[in-house]
Amino acid sequence: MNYRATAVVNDGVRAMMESALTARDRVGVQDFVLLENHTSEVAFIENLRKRFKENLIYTYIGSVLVSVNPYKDLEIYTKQHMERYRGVNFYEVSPHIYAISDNAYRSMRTERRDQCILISGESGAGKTEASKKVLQYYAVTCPASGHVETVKDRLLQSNPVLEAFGNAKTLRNDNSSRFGKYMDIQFDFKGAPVGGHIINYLLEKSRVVHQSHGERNFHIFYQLIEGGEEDLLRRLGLERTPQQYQYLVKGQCPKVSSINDRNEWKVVRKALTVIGFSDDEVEELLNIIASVLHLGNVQFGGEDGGNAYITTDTQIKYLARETSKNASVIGLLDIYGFEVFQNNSFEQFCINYCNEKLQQLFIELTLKSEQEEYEAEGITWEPVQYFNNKIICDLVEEKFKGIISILDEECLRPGDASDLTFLEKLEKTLGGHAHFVTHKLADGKTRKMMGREDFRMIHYAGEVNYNVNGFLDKNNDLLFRNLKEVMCLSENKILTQCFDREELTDKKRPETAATQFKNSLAKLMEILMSKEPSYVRCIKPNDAKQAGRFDEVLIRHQVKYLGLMENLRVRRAGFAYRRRYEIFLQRYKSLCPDTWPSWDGRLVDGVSTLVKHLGYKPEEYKLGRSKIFIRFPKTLFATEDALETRKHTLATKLQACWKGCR
Ligand code: AOV
Ligand code: MG
Repeated sequence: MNYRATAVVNDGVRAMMESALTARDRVGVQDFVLLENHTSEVAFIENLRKRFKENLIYTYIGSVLVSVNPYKDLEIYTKQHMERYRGVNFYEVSPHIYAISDNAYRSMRTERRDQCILISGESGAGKTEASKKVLQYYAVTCPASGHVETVKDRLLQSNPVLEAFGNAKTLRNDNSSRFGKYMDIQFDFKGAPVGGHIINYLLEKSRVVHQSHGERNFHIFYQLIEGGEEDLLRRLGLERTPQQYQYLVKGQCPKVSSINDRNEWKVVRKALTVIGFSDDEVEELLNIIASVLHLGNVQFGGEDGGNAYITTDTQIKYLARETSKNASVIGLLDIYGFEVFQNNSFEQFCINYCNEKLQQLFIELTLKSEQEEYEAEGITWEPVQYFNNKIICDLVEEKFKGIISILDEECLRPGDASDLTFLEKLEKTLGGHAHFVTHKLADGKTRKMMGREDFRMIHYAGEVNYNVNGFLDKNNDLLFRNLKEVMCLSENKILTQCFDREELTDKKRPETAATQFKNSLAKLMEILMSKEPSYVRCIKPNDAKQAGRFDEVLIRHQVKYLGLMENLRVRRAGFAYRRRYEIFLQRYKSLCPDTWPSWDGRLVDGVSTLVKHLGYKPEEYKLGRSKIFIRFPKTLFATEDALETRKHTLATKLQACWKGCR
């Protein structure tokens, strides 16, 4: 090449590198481990902000996906996008919920290990939306099997039904999940989805009879009233005016601009059929919904009607037509996020306890698996300090002295037990605990700014005051025996399924709501521990549910409590980046004459030859048993840049050659 040509190439390369650098500058890094200053929270947030501004809502911390709710529809969930992520290497495409889905799917297929995708984040952060994207991805990209269309349809259609009956508008989220949901998708040996199974956790029943100001009842009530066909409403004895039903107006907002109840009704009605409800069954179901509304309008002299709802935390099992033993499973967990309201009650206590458990699982699994990886690869590392929230889980669930135990004790104690005696007992047993506070100070004085009926918990995600009013009732969750008898006698088949006749003869006291919840969470943790986890950490960008608003204080708080900085430090403990030998070699082999076009020896020797040729210094990397570990992001960047330069040089040469031929 003559001087001019070299200069042109050099200029081109420089321009390219500059544009790559400015791009990196503008859109940030797609994996936080590549941040130069990885211990800086400021740099972390800045990276999130840059990406958010460019509508890049996804970023990795290693294999953990961080997602910021855009509060607007982005064109990133099309079929073409799904195709882009199908079967490709995690790091070679930009971060996406589809990449996580695909990765879990492929690990399940190749390693034959059950997977689970754990989605966490506070209320309104985007968990449910994320879980729907995962389902859609599988429904579209997985291969078909015999009755697969039914399965795929049912997988997708279960969602609108679950949301109609289990979601509601709250102050924090117009479509807030008021129940926890764990969904198994079962795949046959060909990787086709063949069935599913959903477990629901602790539905917020009290919402049926009471909603706080600015909140609504479960969507289904409004959908039926707004969208139900004329003759259906006539049969159910309902009017098309939500305002006239007591149970629909407690929160004084039966209509919400972001929700189209009439359209949703159509979706839900169709979905009920797809997931296997017959017309008769649908009618029976709606009969129950209607009777709840009628019941709400029954006047009781002076006193409020109180709990009359009849739904139980049933397991909804659908389609498992039934599935071969060696099927593999991908579990999907979408549970109510951490929430703090002005007034927090038993429901928030349970929801936030559940989030503590999930955080605990995250800590165990990310730290554990990271440590295991270093060990398996024979690489020494320094453990990272982090806040372990086990102390808060214990505070809630420990035998005899945990909050649930004390609550149960008061529920079972005959005599003068009340919400306030419960609070007194809490004070006596837990006063002085680092994560538990009441208005009483140790010296007998009163703490200002704290109600006399409140206890405060210092959660991993922040402080929450709980008002004890109603704790005993809600935990007892008792329905009068004669009411149960009446329900069992009903001709409505769905109703009789909800009320177990055997319970009437059973003299044993049923478990309290909190204990049931505690036990089902313990079971859930077992299920999740047995699987290989992928994590999606959702972040809510602002409290106004608005697009484009990046509220730094709110986001910093979430970054803190989600433990993302610790997560990053652990991930970077020593080594920012790791890749399996074959993948590393495949990608960069062209940069070394000894490894190009192919390397015949041992992989580790090939990688060693390659990185020596690239000028990696010994302190910059380590070779494990199956992976190369790279300490600094800049080393990898330099290698990536070298690859780009080579591609560019090749292209220029080819072009010159082509011109020469002409
Ligand atoms: P949550 O599940 O985390 O809250 P959602 O998934 O219901 O939160 O998200 C709340 C709202 O944010 C949705 O209704 C959408 O309007 C918007 N949203 C979330 N993710 C996206 C996305 N990827 N693209 C566009 N809009 C999105 V709770 O269930 O309350 O804890 O209990
Ligand atoms: Mg949700």
